[in-house]
Amino acid sequence: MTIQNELQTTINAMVQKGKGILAADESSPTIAKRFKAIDVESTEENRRYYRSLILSTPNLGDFISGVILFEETLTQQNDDGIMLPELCTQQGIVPGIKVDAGKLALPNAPGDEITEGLDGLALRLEKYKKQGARFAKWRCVYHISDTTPSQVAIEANAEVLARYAAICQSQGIVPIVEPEVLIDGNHSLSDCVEVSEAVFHEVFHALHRHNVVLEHIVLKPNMMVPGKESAHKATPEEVAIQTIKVLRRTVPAAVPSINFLSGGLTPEKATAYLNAMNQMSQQPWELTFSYGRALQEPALKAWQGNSANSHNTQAALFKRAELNGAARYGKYSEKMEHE
Ligand code: 5MM
Repeated sequence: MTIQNELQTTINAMVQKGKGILAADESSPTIAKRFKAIDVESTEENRRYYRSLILSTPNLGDFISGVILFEETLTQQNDDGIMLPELCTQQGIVPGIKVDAGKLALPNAPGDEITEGLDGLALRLEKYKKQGARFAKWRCVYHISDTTPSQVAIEANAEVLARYAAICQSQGIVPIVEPEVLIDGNHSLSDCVEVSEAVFHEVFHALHRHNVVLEHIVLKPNMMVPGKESAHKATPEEVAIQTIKVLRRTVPAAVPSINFLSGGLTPEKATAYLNAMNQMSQQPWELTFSYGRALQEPALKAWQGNSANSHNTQAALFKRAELNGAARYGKYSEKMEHE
């Protein structure tokens, strides 16, 4: 199979009607934070147990087409000795891998960050592919404040996202390109619109410069929302209108799918906002989800580190996946939360 055919096969499996992606790629500090909230210690065994539990949720593949894993998960097995990437494949879910190495302060740009991890990436991808991964993910973050993000941060992060995407495609791995304008702060909805437009515009410039095939990427952006500390609370319709406006201005129609991150929104809001977008007129790309917290929060709360709660954990994850599956068609309603 040629690399182009391989990439297209993976895209076809990742982008399916009524489905989205589960982000389960929390790095060690992040999963420790999530476990701490439910009073569970972040040991390798607890991480293995929890992740094999959620990945074996019956019929998860009805609403989830891909799952982003953390490196450690690629080498772990469930209690029956099945490798976790293989468990995903058995569910009809494509396994992917987070490949960025996290973020650091960007020198000479106070308050801005840059994501690292390009060194040796091609070789790492070769290994991940042998372990079952078919797509990758790289996240860059942008803070909104009076002085950030600076132009240098916007350009530097776009450049690394594009270099990452080009390396992935050269290895037959589909890149998920994740520019996240953070929700932290008291900025307005229009601040988020202004910054996101500049960020996405620069990302696609860089992807073009690096000859990345847009048909073979997935974009994972933030939605347009006011800052968490802002007094203004946007309605789902406002979020949808502003998000679609920015995406139409910046994302070429060749991109097959836009899978939003949830970025600290409540599970209900993340679903309602996606639903509102899919109730608008037809767009050139699929509009779906790649949520981490908004899919897993209820499951983690149900689990509490206790195997007696396994059924409820899987049921909580399945319910959110199903509701987001409905939002893919614009057919979600608040009353479905209580059914
Ligand atoms: C699941 O969290 C992912 C890894 O984050 P860290 O590197 O900070 O541990 C993260 O990239 C995630 O995929 C996205 O932020 C989307 O997740 P949310 O929770 O925002 O939907």
